Amino acid sequence: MTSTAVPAEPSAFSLASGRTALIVIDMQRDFLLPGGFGESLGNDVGRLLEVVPTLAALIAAAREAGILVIHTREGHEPDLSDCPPTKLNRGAPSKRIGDPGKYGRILIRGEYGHDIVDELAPIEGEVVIDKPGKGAFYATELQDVLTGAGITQLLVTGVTTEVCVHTTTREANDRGYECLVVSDCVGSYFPDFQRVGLEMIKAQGGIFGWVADSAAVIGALR
Ligand code: C5J
Repeated sequence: MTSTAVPAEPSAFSLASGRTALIVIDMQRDFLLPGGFGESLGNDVGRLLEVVPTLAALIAAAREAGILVIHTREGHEPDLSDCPPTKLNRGAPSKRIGDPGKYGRILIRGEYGHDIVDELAPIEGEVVIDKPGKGAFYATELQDVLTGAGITQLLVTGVTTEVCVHTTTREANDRGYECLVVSDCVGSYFPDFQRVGLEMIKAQGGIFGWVADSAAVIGALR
C-alpha cells in the first residue's frame, strides 16, 4: 500500500491508496434548490449551491483515481414510519417532512426533491445510502459497505457542514475511520457555522479529523 501526503490542518493527511472513499452527503434538491425545503425554512440556498462546481471537480478526480464514491440522501419512507416525532414535529407546521413542497413531498424517498442534484448525480457502480437520520451510519448499511470495500479513510463532503457532515464525521471517527473534511466541498446556510464547523474538526490536534481544500486533495489524487 502506498500513501500520499495531503497538505492539511492540523497536520498532513496520509492518503492511503485503495483504502479511501469519497462520501458525498445529502446534495439533494430539497436542500439546495430555490423554492425547496431548505429555502422554505428561511435559508439562503446560494451558500450550498456554491459548493456544487467544486464538488463536481473533486468527484471527477476521485472517479479518475478509482476511488469509491458514496452518496447519501436524507429522507424517509412515504408512510413516515422511520421518522420519529422528535424530527417530524420541527419547523413551520405546513412545511414539515412529508408535506407537499415545490419538488414533491418533502424529504420523502422517491420524490424529485429527495434526489441528488443533476450536476452530482451518481454514476453506475457508486453507492447510494438512504439515511433517516443526520448521521450516515444510523440505520444504514454504510459500515458494511466500508468494511466490505476495505475502506479505512473518508474524504468527507456535502451539506450541511454543522449538521449531517459533522454527525457523520464524528461517528466515523469514533468507528476508527480517518476523516479528511474537504473545506470547499462542504456547505452551510450559515457562514459562522461553516467557519466554526471546520475549526471544530481540526481543533485540539484534529479532535475528530483533518481539514484540507479540494485543490490539495485533487493534487494528491493525481
Ligand atoms: C439538515 C443535513 N441540515 N443534510 N440535513 O437537516 O445537514
